[in-house]
Amino acid sequence: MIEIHGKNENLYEILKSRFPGNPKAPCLILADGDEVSYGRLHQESARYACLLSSLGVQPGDRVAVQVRKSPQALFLYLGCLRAGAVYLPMNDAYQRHEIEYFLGDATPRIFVCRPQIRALADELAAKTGVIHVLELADNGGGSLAEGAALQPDNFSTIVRTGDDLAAILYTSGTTGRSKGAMLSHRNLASNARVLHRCWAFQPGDVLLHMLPIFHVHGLFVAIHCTLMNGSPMLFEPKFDAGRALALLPRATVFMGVPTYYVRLLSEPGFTWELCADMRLFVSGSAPLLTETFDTFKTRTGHTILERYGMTEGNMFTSNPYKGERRGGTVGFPLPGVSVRIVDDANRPIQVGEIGQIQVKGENIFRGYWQMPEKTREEFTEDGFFKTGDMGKWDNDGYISIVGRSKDLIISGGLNVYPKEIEEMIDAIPGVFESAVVGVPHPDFGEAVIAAVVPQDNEAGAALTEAGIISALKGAFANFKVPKRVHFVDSLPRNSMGKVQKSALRQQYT
Ligand code: MCA
Ligand code: AMP
Repeated sequence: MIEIHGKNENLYEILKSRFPGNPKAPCLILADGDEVSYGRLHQESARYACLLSSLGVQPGDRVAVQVRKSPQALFLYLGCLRAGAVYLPMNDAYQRHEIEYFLGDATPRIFVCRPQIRALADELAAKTGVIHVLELADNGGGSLAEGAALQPDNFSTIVRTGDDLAAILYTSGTTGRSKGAMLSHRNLASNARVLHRCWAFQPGDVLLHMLPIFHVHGLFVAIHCTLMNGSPMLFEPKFDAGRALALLPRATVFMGVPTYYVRLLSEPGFTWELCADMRLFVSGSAPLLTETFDTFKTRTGHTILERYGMTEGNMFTSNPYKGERRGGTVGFPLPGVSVRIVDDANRPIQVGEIGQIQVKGENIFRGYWQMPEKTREEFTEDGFFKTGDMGKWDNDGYISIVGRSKDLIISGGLNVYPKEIEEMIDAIPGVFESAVVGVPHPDFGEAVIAAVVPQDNEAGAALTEAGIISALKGAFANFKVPKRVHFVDSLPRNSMGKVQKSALRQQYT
């Protein structure tokens, strides 16, 4: 049994304290017109928490989830918080190789999957020691919801300290091995409070929610702001520009990755009038081109608010809600977040110079799951987290991200680490070596492409672009698969023998 000392810092309790007094007030407005009220959200999350507890989930146990977006997926997230479990969401595009790694690394007690992959889930669960596999179908049906429906609709939310873990989100690494970022109840609560305040959430707000809910942007930033506000979300299964056009007149806030804005602007029906009742458009997860920022302003009269963050600490900086939102910048450090930009010797740099961005604050994660060494490497002695992003200050204190010190490619807001893909390409018979880079792409911002050196033999001669792409498609989530494969005689290298990725980027841009 948990002993109760002081107040409960469980994130759910903090969110719940902001729910509207009227239990009938809508929380989710679904694509088919159905609504889920705040009262029902509270009851359903209790049922899911009861179910998890009845399956032996103890505080601190991991619950891995790979499902499509649905109200039930949200009930499950909140149910995990209430049961004191650690929520581990996975992109539903992940394939066998990726799922097996996450289950093996995080050793969850429960794996909730789509019925479509049940056989694979059972096989991987047996291999990695997962005790229960439950199904959640895209329409909300399946053994998870059926089990929850049999449970009581009240549950006393488990007491957690601020330091206890609420979630683990995997982020890829330069070595190709994903790292589980451990986020505590305090990490998430502090960012939720700050964003709710800084972006001036207010009564009457309606958020158009089209982001996936397996990443920080859709799961934490968008949902926590809404729940902290006790207001409704138009909860859509995914981003669809045509659907956004239909729903924007009913919304006041929209959050998206730059690709969403590019796609909205390519719709002739996306007009000033359509956005007349909107209060705020937020962009993040990848750089927003100033061209998109400017065109959006001319077309709608709205200035997109760009912010910057990372899985390891949610949001770090934001352009101001009131005051000038400056295109090409990610604004100022958020309250409670210290940001510094330093040179290689960790010394602060001058305005206008480029350096490494480091951050510190209550929002910064507790470290990488089971990787104390890696965690130590990523923090400075005085407790700043090294983001791996390169940036600079301007004279007015706005920060710009100018690049990354790591090889990371961000395609449509999703991260791809070249090393992981290169290792898989190199294992294809006939491949001598390969290099994967990101090149500018009008829709995804960056697109993944590969340069491949074939072996000087029959297998090498038989390699084709289509063959390599199809070999990779079963192995990885599709968004990681190169959009193009170029065959080359050799890779460009510097005098140290290191592959010059910038030369490849230039060549294929
Ligand atoms: C789908 N495909 C992609 C991507 N998404 N390829 C490259 N990059 C992508 N992002 C591929 C599919 O595998 C498929 O390939 C083809 O494109 C069409 O797929 P479809 O599902 O129709 O694509 P879509 O529905 O148009 O999806 C594109 C999308 C989506 C709407 C941009 O990827 C998306 O919602 N991205 C947002 C991700 C996000 O939430 N990021 C925040 C991370 P094929 O034809 O070969 O089958 S949080 C974060 O980064 C930090 C903390 C932060 O600051 O927020
Ligand atoms: P993730 O690992 O998915 O959390 O992605 C975090 C990375 O996304 C950051 O380290 C940045 O490189 C990038 N990112 C997030 N927001 C922005 C932004 N507004 N502008 C440029 N890059 C961004």
